[in-house]
Amino acid sequence: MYAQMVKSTGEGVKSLEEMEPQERAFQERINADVKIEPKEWMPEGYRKTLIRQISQHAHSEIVGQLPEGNWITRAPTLERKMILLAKVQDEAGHGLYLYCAAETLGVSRDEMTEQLLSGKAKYSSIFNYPTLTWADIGAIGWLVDGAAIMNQVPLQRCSFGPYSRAMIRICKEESFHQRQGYDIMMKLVKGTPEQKEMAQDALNRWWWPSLMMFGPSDTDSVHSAQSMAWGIKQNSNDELRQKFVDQTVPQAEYLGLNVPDPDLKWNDERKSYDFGEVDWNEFYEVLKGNGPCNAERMAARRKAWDDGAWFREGLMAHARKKETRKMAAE
Ligand code: FAQ
Repeated sequence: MYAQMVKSTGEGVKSLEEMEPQERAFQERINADVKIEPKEWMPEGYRKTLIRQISQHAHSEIVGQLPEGNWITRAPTLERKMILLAKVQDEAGHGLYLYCAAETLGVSRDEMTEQLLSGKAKYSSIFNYPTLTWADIGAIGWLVDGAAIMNQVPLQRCSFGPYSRAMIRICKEESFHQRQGYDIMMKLVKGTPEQKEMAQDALNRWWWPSLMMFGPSDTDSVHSAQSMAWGIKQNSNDELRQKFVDQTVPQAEYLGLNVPDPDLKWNDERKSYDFGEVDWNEFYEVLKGNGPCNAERMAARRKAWDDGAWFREGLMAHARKKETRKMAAE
């Protein structure tokens, strides 16, 4: 069914001996942990993989503002409203650094936006779920930002310089986001029985989609083997998912909440949790555009792009005028 996805891991990854001299020299620099910078030679596949991943990451940060933006006007206190505003603003900043990092690879912001709006480029599946209660804002910070950090800390060591440097700042901000989410959850579980129930309900709805954020299982991941050989990814999708479960289950226990997985069990031999199978059918349906909020998210992005046309035109006219004045003065 998902023929495009079900390529075996490792297929197509060349060994050093199979590479042409230029490509071998490139791979040897990566193996020696030397960062690759935009103007240096790189294989076309490396460039394309980075544009795909960085632009999808940028789109996720931008689309990711929508579910939380939904609660800015309804935050329970002025302090919570200010914190949420700052967080959502941070996500916009992350999107912008990431678009800039991708632009160094020779793709324009307009092209990337066009790819998002035409459905060619993806954004994270997680942002196609609705935020029904205030507890969802806590669950997003705790679980979604928690999963994002687990995935993004290793990306600080990515072989491509601009992406790796962007990730350093992003990760610092993400840890503030994760803590503010956990803080909301703490407040709710210590509140009334209804508030604790709201927190449990949010965990029930966000747990599995958070595990899906790490991508398909290693056997079905199309890009992992090559991306790991190129030093773009440092860990496989399943490795990071397992680390996230191991980190998060004790946090749920501390909150007094139940993780909605009957198969979740501590494995003393592995010193790690065994957990149930992700519903991959749901994951691929969301990727195909059939999640609960895909249509709404894309409509919001399209409207923002169309509504901003006059502003982009104004900026261009201003830049042209400045350039003409500068030339006349020379
Ligand atoms: N959703 O072969 P793989 C955030 C696609 S955090 C949608 O394993 P890869 C912070 C994948 O693109 C969220 N699509 O792919 C925040 C590929 O399709 P393609 C963003 C997914 O690239 C918090 C196909 O499936 N973080 O925004 C997903 O090696 C709160 C096959 O998969 C990043 O983007 C998914 N979950 O590994 C903001 C991190 N998973 O491109 C606001 C950087 C897989 O061939 C509020 N990205 N796909 O058409 C990565 O680390 C990687 O790209 C993975 C996927 C791990 C996501």
